[in-house]
Amino acid sequence: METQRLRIAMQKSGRLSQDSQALFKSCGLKINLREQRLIAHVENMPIDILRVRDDDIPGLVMEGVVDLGIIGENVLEEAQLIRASQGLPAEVKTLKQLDFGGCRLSLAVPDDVAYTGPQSLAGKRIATSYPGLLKRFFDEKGLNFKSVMLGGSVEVAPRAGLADAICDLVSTGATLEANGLKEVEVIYRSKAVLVQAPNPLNEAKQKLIDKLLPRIQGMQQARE
Ligand code: PRT
Ligand code: ZN
Repeated sequence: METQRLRIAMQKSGRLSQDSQALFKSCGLKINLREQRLIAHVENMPIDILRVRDDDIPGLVMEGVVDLGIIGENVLEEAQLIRASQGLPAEVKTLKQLDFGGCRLSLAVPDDVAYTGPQSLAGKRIATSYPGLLKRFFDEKGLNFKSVMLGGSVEVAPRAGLADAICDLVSTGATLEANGLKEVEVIYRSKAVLVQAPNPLNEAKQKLIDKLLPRIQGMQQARE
């Protein structure tokens, strides 16, 4: 049976957690967060908050297991590319781009390597956690490369002899610098987004969303 409470997925712990929580709070949600719980009940509205790994959020929303989710566009779009290639549902409704979680997905090479454009990396090994977005970039340029999939520690791959270049998220650039790498190409710019499951929700849930959205809008405008 479909739950009557609106279900929203957020990252349990990581770079989007605090801002997501602050967003809910500023919308008037009173959340009883007990550290280890998967589900947190909102006390003053029919809403449950699911706290999961960020990578799980796109699938949960696309499958309609949750009604809303807050996720980085980088993770969302990567999941869409991979899921579509596997014939899985990959649609979401994007309700709002949010004003946090900003970063870019960039190509970086060792400091001493000459780079004159994407063709410099043709046929090379590139380490990344974002094979879909990376492949799309090289496909658009008509270039080949070898994808080295790494779930973490991408920035050490060149030094470890695992790859010639990396494609990883960057915000300040300090991590690249600390690893002797230079950013040579931005392939995707990302922020956090609020997304909704593709199928229509029941009237009560949709009304609740329609009530929450202007609050988010208003809060972001006040912060600009
Ligand atoms: O455990 P879980 O799977 O939920 O978390 P996670 O470790 O996969 O993700 P997390 O919390 O690191 O990031 C969540 C989201 O925050 C990302 O998907 C992005 O949308 C966004 N975001 C914003 C970032 C960064 N900025 C960022 N700088 N995500 C990661 N980084 C990492 C980057 O991978 C690199 O290791 O920070 C390092 C670079 O930072 P600078 O400042 O040194 O350039
Ligand atoms: Zn993750």
